[in-house]
Amino acid sequence: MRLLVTGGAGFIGANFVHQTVAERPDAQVTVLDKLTYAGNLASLDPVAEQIRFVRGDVADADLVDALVAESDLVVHFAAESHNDNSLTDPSPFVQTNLIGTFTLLEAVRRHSVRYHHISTDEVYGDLDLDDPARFTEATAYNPSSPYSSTKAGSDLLVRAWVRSFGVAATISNCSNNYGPYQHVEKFIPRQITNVLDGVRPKLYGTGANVRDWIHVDDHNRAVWTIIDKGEIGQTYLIGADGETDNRTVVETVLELCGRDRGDFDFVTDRPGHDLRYAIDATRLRTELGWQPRYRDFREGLAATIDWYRTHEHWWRPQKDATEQAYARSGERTL
Ligand code: NAD
Ligand code: TDX
Repeated sequence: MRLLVTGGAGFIGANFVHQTVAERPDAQVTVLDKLTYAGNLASLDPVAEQIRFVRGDVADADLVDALVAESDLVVHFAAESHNDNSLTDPSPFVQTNLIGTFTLLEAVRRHSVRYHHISTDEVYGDLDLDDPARFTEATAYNPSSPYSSTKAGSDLLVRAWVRSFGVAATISNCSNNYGPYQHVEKFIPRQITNVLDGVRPKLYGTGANVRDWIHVDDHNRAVWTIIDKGEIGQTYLIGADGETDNRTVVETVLELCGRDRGDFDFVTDRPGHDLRYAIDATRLRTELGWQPRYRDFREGLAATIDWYRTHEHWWRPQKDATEQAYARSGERTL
């Protein structure tokens, strides 16, 4: 099978390529990635000999057309992915997440190629902290940020291309991922690398916001399950019952690193900060038989801390610039 993976030099895409090369020897993988600040070719070093890498933009219609024409399946991970950046400058979010997805959809339509669209639970907005509800495939879209609204828009484009043009597509909306190769701008790697650097972790607002954490390998196994067994035109939510508030995450990182659990700072809150995300993945579990392998968040976190400890050469080049960007954005200790 000839597989085109967009955004394969990013966090989830790179882990997907590693998993695919290891577990699907019949897959011929081409990665299309623009190598923005978030892309890192070093994340593909372990599989460099087994894949083809093309540097380019998912909104480049000619390039995308040529690559899609020679593929059997497109898995679209490429996106601008960081909420905080979308509040500073939404423009690349509109360009990549909306125009990029449109460009891919037109190419898979022209060449009748199977397409899987990677999206997020943030399209559903947020839940109250004490609300027993969780997101399901039937929850109404209600995105809050420029990031989540462009992801929501891209999902709707996919649905329309399925309905209007018969494109063979599936969509997955996953909760917050953690694991190796995640950019140090994101919450968990930022705090792990802060602690490794002897810097106090930074919690937005009160630290009460809840995210539903899933290990990136469980996300990617779910993606393959949907590609193999999912129904065309369907949306599948991916989550592993990992609801945890941000303060607990930071306290656990500190404890696992042998530091005092209270050794963190509260900083300026994110504008419009979503309170809580929670996924009900019943459809994926019962209809397609997927189950997560990482069931103990603390264990997964400990393994992730070990990975950052032993891969400083991977994250160090981005660390200073990332912290300077947070400082420029006006982040202050409360
Ligand atoms: P990431 O920011 O780590 O990686 C994104 C990759 O896309 C980078 O390699 C970047 O260079 C590439 N890219 C960006 N713009 C591009 C363009 N115009 N053309 C080609 N390549 C481009 O993101 P991630 O965390 O790995 O997220 C991957 C996907 O998963 C995104 O679609 C995101 O919305 C979705 N998602 C992420 C999470 C999460 O917790 N990180 C959860 C659910 C869904
Ligand atoms: O320094 C921080 N301190 C802090 O308290 C950072 C960077 C974040 N936070 C909070 C904000 C969120 O409540 O931690 C939580 C997680 O933050 P992010 O890692 O920025 O993730 P989030 O905004 O929840 O979005 C992530 O999950 C859904 C991904 O970045 C998205 O791409 C995905 O769609």
